Amino acid sequence: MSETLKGAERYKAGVIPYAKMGYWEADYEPKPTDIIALFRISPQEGVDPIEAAAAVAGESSTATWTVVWTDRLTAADLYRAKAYKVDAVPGAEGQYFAYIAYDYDLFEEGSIANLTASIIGNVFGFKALKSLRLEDMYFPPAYLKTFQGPATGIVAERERLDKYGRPLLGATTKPKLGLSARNYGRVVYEALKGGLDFVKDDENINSQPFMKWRERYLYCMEAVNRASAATGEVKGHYLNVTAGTMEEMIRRAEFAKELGSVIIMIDLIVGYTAIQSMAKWCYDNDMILHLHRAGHGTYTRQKTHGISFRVICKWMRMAGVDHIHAGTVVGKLEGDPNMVQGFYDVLREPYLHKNLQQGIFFDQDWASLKKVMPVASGGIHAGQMHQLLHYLGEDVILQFGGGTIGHPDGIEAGATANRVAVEAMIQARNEGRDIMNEGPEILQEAARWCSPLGVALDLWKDITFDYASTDTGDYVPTETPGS
Ligand code: RUB
Repeated sequence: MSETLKGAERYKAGVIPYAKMGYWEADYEPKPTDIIALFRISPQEGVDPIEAAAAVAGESSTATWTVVWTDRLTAADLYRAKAYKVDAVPGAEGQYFAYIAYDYDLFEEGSIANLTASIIGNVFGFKALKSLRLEDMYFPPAYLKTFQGPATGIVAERERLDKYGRPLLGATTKPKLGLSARNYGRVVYEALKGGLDFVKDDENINSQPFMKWRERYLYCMEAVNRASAATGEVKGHYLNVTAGTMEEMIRRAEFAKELGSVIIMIDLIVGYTAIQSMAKWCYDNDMILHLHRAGHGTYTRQKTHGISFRVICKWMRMAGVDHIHAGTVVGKLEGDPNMVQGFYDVLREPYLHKNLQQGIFFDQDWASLKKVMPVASGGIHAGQMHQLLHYLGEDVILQFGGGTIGHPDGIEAGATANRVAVEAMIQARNEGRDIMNEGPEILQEAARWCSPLGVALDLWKDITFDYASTDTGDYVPTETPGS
């Protein structure tokens, strides 16, 4: 086992292993104020896992590849991150879980940019590692308190919308690209009038030649206002303000507010600082902030390299978004049931309990940061309503894009099918029925009185996306959707 060198030996010029420089401390007990990162490391052949963990601790805090005497001008013993535990990953040869503790003095208050510049800054390119994945993080309440957290939160969102006791319903306008603003507004109106609570711009709708952003905002808000008047409900459309500059995003958000929108939207690809700025703007302007996780699959999906989506969920709760796409389990995109339930817990629980089956490695007191509403979107339809409620619970937005707009009797009928399906399922659950087993029967009963639902069930009855998940847990056998 590597021992930290002491005195003159420690500061002799030249190269010594990271573990001997003090970045490995087997008997270190994290302080209540430490930030902890859990990495999955896959060292190159012949590289000792402890030295690999120490190297990650070193490069993500104070170290470089050689001894520098200027360490002695600092509180180096405190500032050095400490790898303190390395466990073999069950069932995965050559992979290790490395726990690393960081003193909170190493981080600027309230800045995801600063946090990530250290934690994922250099280390993912280390030659001595084949691959590296950030699996989970723990944040002390004192540090969490320096973040704003969700601009609105689930409780205030429901109060503003005056909608309780059921998932909210949405849809992504399709086709993704190409509609003129007037036709786009028609889709929004019909979907809202038919029973949805929200309609949404897609991640890549910004201000293209076929539909400039101002035209879209005007027609969408006309649709929202008319649908609200027709139904007596609060309705909304997530106006995507994603743009090439921060100034332009603020300009678009201001216009959305001027038109009376209750919500705006951004994409994850705008970057952490822009997300925090928009969250602050939303807080100051009483707006809900929807985040589409565009781009996340490039680094969250593969188990051996990148960042787990549960960490992104933690960062986004701190950064201050109100909604985040977090998976459907049953839809068209990646989502192991246990992993997705873990993401939802990260977003919604006030206190998170360690749950290895769901990939949660730490207890986490969220220090009163508000709850984020998870969004289930991507290849879902009314026939899955019982599964969606079973896996995802009630504080969730279920978004049926194709599953509304693809309805053969029209968009309004598609929306009605989804609204009736969710209300029937909630009623059955409240009456104590076993919705997971009786779900298809409950839907058929409801369809006797709602022909749009009958048509939807008939059309999409055989559509499932049963592929093996790539991002699965390490501590339980993988469950398949619906089993
Ligand atoms: C929805 C759609 C969204 C995805 C994003 O369309 O394509 O962009 O939900 O994925 P549809 P995720 O409802 O027609 O499939 O929510 O996993 O980030």
